[in-house]
Amino acid sequence: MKMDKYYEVNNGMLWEDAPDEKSYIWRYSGNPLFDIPNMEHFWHICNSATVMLNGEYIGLFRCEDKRGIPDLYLGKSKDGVHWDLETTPIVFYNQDGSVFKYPYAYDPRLIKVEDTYYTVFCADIEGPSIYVAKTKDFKRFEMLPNGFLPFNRNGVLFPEKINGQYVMLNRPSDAGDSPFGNIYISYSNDMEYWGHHKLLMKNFLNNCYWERVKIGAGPAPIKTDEGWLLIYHGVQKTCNGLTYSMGVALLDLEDPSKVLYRGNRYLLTPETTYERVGFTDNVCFPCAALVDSEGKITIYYGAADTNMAVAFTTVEKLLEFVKKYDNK
Ligand code: M1P
Repeated sequence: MKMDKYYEVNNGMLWEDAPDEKSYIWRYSGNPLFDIPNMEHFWHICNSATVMLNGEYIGLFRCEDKRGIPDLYLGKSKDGVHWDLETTPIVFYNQDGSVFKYPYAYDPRLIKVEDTYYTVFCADIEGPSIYVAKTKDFKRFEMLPNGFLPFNRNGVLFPEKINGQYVMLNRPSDAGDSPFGNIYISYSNDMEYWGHHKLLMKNFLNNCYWERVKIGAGPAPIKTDEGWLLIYHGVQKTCNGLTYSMGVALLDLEDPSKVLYRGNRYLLTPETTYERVGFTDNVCFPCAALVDSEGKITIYYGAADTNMAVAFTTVEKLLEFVKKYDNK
Protein backbone atom coordinates (compact mmCIF):
# COMPACT_ATOMS: atom_id res chain seq x y z
CA MET A 1 0.00 0.00 0.00
CA LYS A 2 1.54 3.30 -1.09
CA MET A 3 1.10 6.03 1.49
CA ASP A 4 3.35 8.79 0.24
CA LYS A 5 0.53 11.07 -0.79
CA TYR A 6 -0.39 11.38 2.88
CA TYR A 7 2.78 11.44 4.86
CA GLU A 8 5.92 13.09 5.87
CA VAL A 9 8.05 10.26 4.57
CA ASN A 10 9.46 8.43 7.53
CA ASN A 11 11.42 6.05 5.34
CA GLY A 12 14.31 4.53 7.20
CA MET A 13 12.39 4.54 10.47
CA LEU A 14 12.94 1.83 13.04
CA TRP A 15 11.32 -1.35 11.73
CA GLU A 16 11.26 -5.13 12.10
CA ASP A 17 9.27 -7.46 9.86
CA ALA A 18 6.32 -9.43 11.21
CA PRO A 19 7.24 -12.79 12.73
CA ASP A 20 4.38 -14.46 10.83
CA GLU A 21 1.53 -13.56 8.51
CA LYS A 22 -1.24 -13.65 11.08
CA SER A 23 0.11 -11.12 13.62
CA TYR A 24 -1.60 -7.76 13.59
CA ILE A 25 1.03 -6.17 15.81
CA TRP A 26 4.43 -7.32 17.05
CA ARG A 27 6.93 -5.99 19.57
CA TYR A 28 10.44 -4.71 18.86
CA SER A 29 13.06 -7.27 19.80
CA GLY A 30 15.09 -4.58 21.60
CA ASN A 31 12.33 -3.58 24.05
CA PRO A 32 12.35 -1.84 26.42
CA LEU A 33 14.37 1.11 25.17
CA PHE A 34 16.01 2.56 28.28
CA ASP A 35 18.40 1.09 30.84
CA ILE A 36 16.32 2.66 33.62
CA PRO A 37 18.11 1.20 36.69
CA ASN A 38 21.42 2.64 35.49
CA MET A 39 20.21 6.12 34.57
CA GLU A 40 21.70 8.96 36.56
CA HIS A 41 18.84 11.43 36.28
CA PHE A 42 15.61 9.57 35.67
CA TRP A 43 13.45 7.19 37.65
CA HIS A 44 10.93 6.43 34.86
CA ILE A 45 10.56 7.32 31.18
CA CYS A 46 7.24 6.51 29.53
CA ASN A 47 4.31 7.79 27.45
CA SER A 48 6.47 9.82 25.08
CA ALA A 49 6.22 11.23 21.57
CA THR A 50 8.56 11.23 18.62
CA VAL A 51 8.72 12.47 15.04
CA MET A 52 11.33 12.12 12.29
CA LEU A 53 13.05 15.23 11.05
CA ASN A 54 15.65 15.17 8.26
CA GLY A 55 16.16 11.43 8.70
CA GLU A 56 16.76 11.65 12.45
CA TYR A 57 14.46 11.42 15.42
CA ILE A 58 13.36 14.06 17.80
CA GLY A 59 11.27 13.22 20.83
CA LEU A 60 9.44 14.74 23.76
CA PHE A 61 9.86 12.43 26.68
CA ARG A 62 7.84 12.15 29.80
CA CYS A 63 10.57 11.57 32.35
CA GLU A 64 10.25 11.43 36.10
CA ASP A 65 13.36 12.60 37.85
CA LYS A 66 14.59 10.91 40.99
CA ARG A 67 12.44 13.22 43.11
CA GLY A 68 9.44 11.69 41.31
CA ILE A 69 8.49 14.83 39.37
CA PRO A 70 7.18 14.10 35.85
CA ASP A 71 8.14 16.66 33.23
CA LEU A 72 8.86 16.90 29.50
CA TYR A 73 12.41 16.50 28.21
CA LEU A 74 13.76 16.81 24.69
CA GLY A 75 15.56 13.83 23.16
CA LYS A 76 17.42 13.20 19.91
CA SER A 77 18.29 9.94 18.23
CA LYS A 78 19.77 8.69 14.99
CA ASP A 79 18.08 5.28 15.08
CA GLY A 80 14.95 5.70 17.23
CA VAL A 81 16.41 3.37 19.87
CA HIS A 82 19.43 5.10 21.39
CA TRP A 83 18.43 8.51 22.69
CA ASP A 84 20.38 11.51 23.93
CA LEU A 85 18.07 13.05 26.49
CA GLU A 86 18.46 16.50 27.91
CA THR A 87 18.72 16.50 31.67
CA THR A 88 16.69 19.65 32.28
CA PRO A 89 13.03 19.95 31.27
CA ILE A 90 11.85 21.91 28.25
CA VAL A 91 11.07 25.54 29.07
CA PHE A 92 7.72 26.62 27.66
CA TYR A 93 7.21 30.37 27.17
CA ASN A 94 3.95 32.24 27.44
CA GLN A 95 3.14 34.69 24.67
CA ASP A 96 4.28 37.61 26.86
CA GLY A 97 7.71 36.02 27.17
CA SER A 98 7.31 34.77 30.74
CA VAL A 99 7.93 31.14 31.60
CA PHE A 100 4.89 28.87 31.72
CA LYS A 101 4.90 27.30 35.17
CA TYR A 102 3.22 24.13 36.34
CA PRO A 103 3.78 21.57 39.11
CA TYR A 104 4.20 18.68 36.69
CA ALA A 105 3.55 17.69 33.09
CA TYR A 106 3.11 14.39 31.31
CA ASP A 107 1.89 12.34 28.33
CA PRO A 108 2.98 14.56 25.40
CA ARG A 109 1.94 14.08 21.82
CA LEU A 110 3.90 15.75 19.03
CA ILE A 111 2.08 16.61 15.81
CA LYS A 112 3.19 18.51 12.73
CA VAL A 113 0.45 20.58 11.12
CA GLU A 114 1.62 22.49 8.07
CA ASP A 115 5.03 23.93 9.01
CA THR A 116 4.60 23.91 12.79
CA TYR A 117 5.11 21.22 15.43
CA TYR A 118 2.52 21.23 18.18
CA THR A 119 3.06 19.51 21.47
CA VAL A 120 -0.14 18.68 23.27
CA PHE A 121 0.38 17.62 26.85
CA CYS A 122 -1.25 17.33 30.20
CA ALA A 123 -0.20 19.61 33.05
CA ASP A 124 -1.63 19.62 36.50
CA ILE A 125 -2.61 23.19 37.43
CA GLU A 126 -5.67 23.22 39.66
CA GLY A 127 -6.26 19.74 38.24
CA PRO A 128 -5.14 18.13 35.00
CA SER A 129 -5.88 19.82 31.71
CA ILE A 130 -4.69 19.89 28.11
CA TYR A 131 -2.08 22.45 27.11
CA VAL A 132 -0.66 23.17 23.67
CA ALA A 133 2.73 24.64 22.73
CA LYS A 134 4.17 25.23 19.29
CA THR A 135 7.67 25.15 17.91
CA LYS A 136 9.35 25.26 14.56
CA ASP A 137 12.90 24.59 15.65
CA PHE A 138 12.64 22.53 18.87
CA LYS A 139 14.58 25.29 20.60
CA ARG A 140 11.81 27.68 21.58
CA PHE A 141 8.42 26.32 22.61
CA GLU A 142 5.65 28.89 22.79
CA MET A 143 2.43 28.23 24.68
CA LEU A 144 -0.90 28.84 23.02
CA PRO A 145 -3.68 30.31 25.17
CA ASN A 146 -5.42 27.70 27.32
CA GLY A 147 -8.03 26.12 25.11
CA PHE A 148 -9.37 23.52 27.52
CA LEU A 149 -10.75 23.64 31.03
CA PRO A 150 -9.75 21.23 33.78
CA PHE A 151 -10.29 18.34 34.03
CA ASN A 152 -9.21 16.89 30.75
CA ARG A 153 -6.42 14.63 29.47
CA ASN A 154 -5.23 12.77 26.40
CA GLY A 155 -5.39 15.71 23.99
CA VAL A 156 -4.48 14.56 20.48
CA LEU A 157 -4.41 16.83 17.44
CA PHE A 158 -5.12 15.64 13.89
CA PRO A 159 -2.07 16.16 11.62
CA GLU A 160 -3.93 18.41 9.21
CA LYS A 161 -6.85 20.80 9.20
CA ILE A 162 -10.12 19.20 8.18
CA ASN A 163 -12.61 21.39 6.34
CA GLY A 164 -10.47 24.38 7.32
CA GLN A 165 -10.45 23.64 11.04
CA TYR A 166 -8.01 22.20 13.54
CA VAL A 167 -9.41 19.07 15.16
CA MET A 168 -8.52 17.78 18.64
CA LEU A 169 -9.49 14.59 20.44
CA ASN A 170 -9.71 14.92 24.22
CA ARG A 171 -10.92 13.05 27.25
CA PRO A 172 -12.80 14.96 29.99
CA SER A 173 -12.06 13.35 33.34
CA ASP A 174 -11.86 14.10 37.04
CA ALA A 175 -9.04 15.49 39.15
CA GLY A 176 -7.40 12.18 39.99
CA ASP A 177 -6.97 8.78 38.41
CA SER A 178 -10.29 9.23 36.73
CA PRO A 179 -12.70 6.28 37.09
CA PHE A 180 -14.43 7.27 33.83
CA GLY A 181 -13.50 8.70 30.46
CA ASN A 182 -14.77 8.89 26.89
CA ILE A 183 -13.16 10.36 23.77
CA TYR A 184 -14.56 13.69 22.56
CA ILE A 185 -13.81 15.56 19.35
CA SER A 186 -13.44 19.38 19.34
CA TYR A 187 -12.82 21.96 16.63
CA SER A 188 -11.00 25.28 16.35
CA ASN A 189 -10.44 27.88 13.65
CA ASP A 190 -7.31 29.25 15.30
CA MET A 191 -5.94 26.72 17.85
CA GLU A 192 -7.12 29.15 20.50
CA TYR A 193 -10.87 28.75 20.91
CA TRP A 194 -12.13 25.17 20.92
CA GLY A 195 -15.78 24.25 20.53
CA HIS A 196 -18.45 22.20 18.78
CA HIS A 197 -17.48 19.42 21.22
CA LYS A 198 -19.01 16.07 20.44
CA LEU A 199 -18.82 12.64 22.05
CA LEU A 200 -16.86 10.49 19.59
CA MET A 201 -16.43 7.17 21.39
CA LYS A 202 -17.84 5.90 24.66
CA ASN A 203 -16.14 3.23 26.75
CA PHE A 204 -17.40 -0.33 27.24
CA LEU A 205 -19.12 -0.56 23.87
CA ASN A 206 -21.13 -3.77 23.70
CA ASN A 207 -19.70 -5.03 27.00
CA CYS A 208 -16.10 -5.22 25.82
CA TYR A 209 -14.42 -5.43 29.20
CA TRP A 210 -10.90 -4.56 28.01
CA GLU A 211 -12.16 -0.94 27.80
CA ARG A 212 -14.65 -1.16 30.66
CA VAL A 213 -13.43 1.76 32.81
CA LYS A 214 -12.33 4.41 30.29
CA ILE A 215 -10.70 5.09 26.95
CA GLY A 216 -8.36 7.82 25.66
CA ALA A 217 -6.85 8.74 22.29
CA GLY A 218 -3.24 7.66 21.64
CA PRO A 219 -1.02 8.86 18.78
CA ALA A 220 -2.18 11.42 16.22
CA PRO A 221 -4.67 9.73 13.88
CA ILE A 222 -3.14 8.16 10.77
CA LYS A 223 -4.63 9.22 7.44
CA THR A 224 -5.42 6.40 5.00
CA ASP A 225 -7.50 6.07 1.82
CA GLU A 226 -10.28 4.57 3.91
CA GLY A 227 -10.33 6.93 6.88
CA TRP A 228 -8.35 8.05 9.93
CA LEU A 229 -6.90 5.19 11.92
CA LEU A 230 -7.11 5.98 15.60
CA ILE A 231 -5.03 3.96 18.04
CA TYR A 232 -6.34 4.46 21.57
CA HIS A 233 -6.01 3.03 25.05
CA GLY A 234 -8.74 1.18 26.89
CA VAL A 235 -8.72 0.44 30.61
CA GLN A 236 -10.07 -2.53 32.53
CA LYS A 237 -10.32 -2.89 36.32
CA THR A 238 -9.30 -6.13 37.97
CA CYS A 239 -8.64 -7.23 41.54
CA ASN A 240 -5.00 -6.23 40.88
CA GLY A 241 -5.81 -2.72 39.67
CA LEU A 242 -6.13 -1.26 36.18
CA THR A 243 -4.93 -2.75 32.89
CA TYR A 244 -4.19 -0.42 29.95
CA SER A 245 -4.40 -2.00 26.48
CA MET A 246 -4.32 -0.57 22.94
CA GLY A 247 -7.26 -0.67 20.57
CA VAL A 248 -8.03 0.74 17.13
CA ALA A 249 -10.90 2.52 15.37
CA LEU A 250 -11.40 4.03 11.90
CA LEU A 251 -12.89 7.54 11.58
CA ASP A 252 -14.40 9.10 8.48
CA LEU A 253 -11.88 11.09 6.41
CA GLU A 254 -14.08 14.12 5.76
CA ASP A 255 -16.04 14.00 9.00
CA PRO A 256 -13.90 12.38 11.72
CA SER A 257 -16.76 12.68 14.20
CA LYS A 258 -18.16 9.57 12.46
CA VAL A 259 -16.77 6.23 13.62
CA LEU A 260 -16.75 3.84 10.65
CA TYR A 261 -15.33 0.82 12.46
CA ARG A 262 -14.14 0.10 15.98
CA GLY A 263 -12.34 -3.06 17.05
CA ASN A 264 -14.15 -5.03 19.70
CA ARG A 265 -10.94 -6.51 21.09
CA TYR A 266 -7.61 -5.12 22.19
CA LEU A 267 -4.83 -4.85 19.65
CA LEU A 268 -2.02 -5.11 22.22
CA THR A 269 -2.31 -5.83 25.94
CA PRO A 270 0.34 -6.13 28.66
CA GLU A 271 1.96 -9.55 28.24
CA THR A 272 5.70 -9.04 28.59
CA THR A 273 7.48 -8.46 31.88
CA TYR A 274 8.26 -4.82 31.05
CA GLU A 275 4.57 -4.16 30.36
CA ARG A 276 3.28 -6.18 33.28
CA VAL A 277 5.62 -5.10 36.06
CA GLY A 278 6.74 -1.58 36.88
CA PHE A 279 5.83 1.62 38.65
CA THR A 280 2.24 0.98 37.57
CA ASP A 281 1.76 -2.65 36.57
CA ASN A 282 -0.03 -3.65 33.36
CA VAL A 283 0.18 -0.55 31.22
CA CYS A 284 0.61 -0.19 27.43
CA PHE A 285 0.12 3.54 26.74
CA PRO A 286 0.70 4.61 23.08
CA CYS A 287 1.57 8.26 22.34
CA ALA A 288 3.28 8.24 18.93
CA ALA A 289 3.10 6.40 15.61
CA LEU A 290 5.44 6.91 12.67
CA VAL A 291 4.29 5.86 9.22
CA ASP A 292 6.40 5.35 6.12
CA SER A 293 5.53 5.56 2.44
CA GLU A 294 4.66 1.84 2.30
CA GLY A 295 2.21 2.07 5.18
CA LYS A 296 4.49 0.53 7.80
CA ILE A 297 3.70 1.84 11.29
CA THR A 298 6.11 2.09 14.23
CA ILE A 299 4.33 2.75 17.53
CA TYR A 300 6.07 4.19 20.59
CA TYR A 301 4.33 3.36 23.84
CA GLY A 302 4.88 3.61 27.54
CA ALA A 303 5.28 0.30 29.37
CA ALA A 304 4.15 -0.02 32.99
CA ASP A 305 4.71 3.74 33.56
CA THR A 306 8.40 2.85 33.73
CA ASN A 307 10.02 2.52 30.32
CA MET A 308 9.45 3.05 26.61
CA ALA A 309 8.72 0.27 24.14
CA VAL A 310 8.08 -0.03 20.42
CA ALA A 311 5.65 -2.17 18.42
CA PHE A 312 5.13 -2.56 14.68
CA THR A 313 2.11 -2.96 12.47
CA THR A 314 0.96 -1.72 9.06
CA VAL A 315 -1.92 0.35 7.72
CA GLU A 316 -3.15 -2.74 5.85
CA LYS A 317 -3.17 -4.87 8.99
CA LEU A 318 -4.96 -2.27 11.09
CA LEU A 319 -7.62 -1.79 8.42
CA GLU A 320 -8.11 -5.55 8.26
CA PHE A 321 -8.23 -5.83 12.06
CA VAL A 322 -10.75 -3.04 12.58
CA LYS A 323 -13.11 -4.43 9.94
CA LYS A 324 -12.76 -8.09 10.92
CA TYR A 325 -13.45 -7.39 14.59
CA ASP A 326 -15.81 -4.45 14.14
CA ASN A 327 -17.80 -3.79 17.29
CA LYS A 328 -21.27 -3.76 15.81
O1 M1P B 1 -1.03 4.82 35.15
C1 M1P B 1 -1.58 4.61 33.87
C2 M1P B 1 -1.90 5.95 33.21
O2 M1P B 1 -2.85 6.66 34.00
C3 M1P B 1 -3.28 7.90 33.47
O3 M1P B 1 -3.91 7.69 32.23
P1 M1P B 1 -5.47 8.03 32.02
O4 M1P B 1 -5.62 9.45 32.39
O5 M1P B 1 -5.78 7.77 30.59
O6 M1P B 1 -6.17 7.10 32.92
C4 M1P B 1 -2.12 8.83 33.23
O7 M1P B 1 -1.57 9.25 34.45
C5 M1P B 1 -1.03 8.13 32.41
O8 M1P B 1 0.10 8.94 32.40
C6 M1P B 1 -0.66 6.79 33.03
O9 M1P B 1 0.23 6.10 32.19
